[in-house]
Amino acid sequence: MSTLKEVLAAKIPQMREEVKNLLAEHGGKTISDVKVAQAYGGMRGVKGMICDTSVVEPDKGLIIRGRPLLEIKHLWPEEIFYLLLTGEVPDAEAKASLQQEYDKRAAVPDYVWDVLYAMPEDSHPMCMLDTAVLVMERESVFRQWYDKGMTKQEYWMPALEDGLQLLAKLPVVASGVYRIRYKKGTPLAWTPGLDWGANYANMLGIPDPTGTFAKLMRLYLNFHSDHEGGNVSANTCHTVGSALSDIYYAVSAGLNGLAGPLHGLANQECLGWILELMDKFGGVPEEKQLRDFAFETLRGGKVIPGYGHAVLRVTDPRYAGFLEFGKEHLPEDPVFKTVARVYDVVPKVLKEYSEERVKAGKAPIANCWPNVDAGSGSLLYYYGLKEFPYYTVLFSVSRSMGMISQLVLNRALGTAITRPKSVSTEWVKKQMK
Ligand code: NMX
Ligand code: MLT
Repeated sequence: MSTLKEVLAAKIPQMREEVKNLLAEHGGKTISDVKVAQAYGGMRGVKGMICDTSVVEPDKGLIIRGRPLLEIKHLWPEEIFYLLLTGEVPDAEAKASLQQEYDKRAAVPDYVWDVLYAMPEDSHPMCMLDTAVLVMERESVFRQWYDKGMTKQEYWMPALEDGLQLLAKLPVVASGVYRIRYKKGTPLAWTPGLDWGANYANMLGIPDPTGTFAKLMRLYLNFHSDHEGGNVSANTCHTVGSALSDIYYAVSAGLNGLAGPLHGLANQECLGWILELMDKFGGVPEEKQLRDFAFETLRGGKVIPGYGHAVLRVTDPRYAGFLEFGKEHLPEDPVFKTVARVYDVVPKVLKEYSEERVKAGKAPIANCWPNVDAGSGSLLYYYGLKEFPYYTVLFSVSRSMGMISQLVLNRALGTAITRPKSVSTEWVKKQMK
């Protein structure tokens, strides 16, 4: 039975050769021009980096290694991580081998718990998770190898070891964060032989007599794993990692980006917004009530969380997948019904509001459709995970798979330190004369 490391070791020479030839033949050609508005506008649409784990097509959404997300929604997180890294779905043996790799590495050092218990009681769960990841940096095998001296060709091996160590520990640490922060009892232990998603569900301590919560967790961890290379978390992880900072530094930096309300924290904001809406109207709102509430939010200078996207121009397939899960498992739940009703109303409201904005000389809202964060919270809430400031931690555990696989592949290719050229406003003004 080949380990993930052996599979990668067999593939990496070919990957390197391919990139070397591509650069030799086409290295001088242009793949993107940059407009002034893009330089001021978050580099939106600028093609300036490589990511082979997945792509996001504006009209289709996430495609992992050539496979549209909704066609691989049945895959478990272990299979997704393997797919991200190698481009192949593992067979049963390879999947079991990866699960055993996690079993060997899931023990969390005691000092992590000491640090978490020492944090202020009102710390945000994302701050707790990021701190725990960072404090484990002393475990980095990459740093040990680097300090002893290794060749560039070897970088990916200790990076993969760090990645496996961190992925194995993350569900334990993340569920521990939940239990400590919300006083649910002491952290629970990893169960050897149980898969990554079900282990996480189990260690949260949420009663799950039918196993449907574990099913949701696997889906959730699948859906949030990766979203190509330019999103804030992946891009930050990439930039920090490009300085040869190890995976603990790089992933923790990426997660700090995920903790922003325009990125991963939107899922916490979404459920807050839905509950506020239901509170105001005493349950599932009528369409007219919902429309008024949405306009009130917008006119108050706030964004509608869970709607809009920097790349997507259609309903996010991740949202569609969660909606389908809800329709199958909790169709009559009032929070879920509200989320579904929001989908009927908010895109129209955003379109109208966007037209008003354009008339007032402002930028249009480029995408009025829901993104991944619009629906997942209602499902978690239904199964008893009601502490919505925790939701971005779930996103983080999943997104770590994408960040880690991107980082390992970049180590294998010896990707250069990130250093785009910035220009000053004075420079832009001179160029335009
Ligand atoms: N509600 C209100 N206004 C919006 C929304 C929204 N949902 N989406 C975009 N806009 C505004 C945006 O704030 C900007 O206004 P201004 O020029 O006054 O700053 C204008 O529309 C143009 O922005 P876009 O080009 O449409 O969007 P951009 O690519 O800059 O940003 C998001 C993308 C996702 C940050 C933005 O749509 C947003 O803030 N959405 C709500 C927060 C959210 O759901 N984030 C989660 C993203 C997914 N994730 O998981 O990370
Ligand atoms: C993500 O999953 O990272 C978000 O949808 C944001 C993005 O792709 O920019």
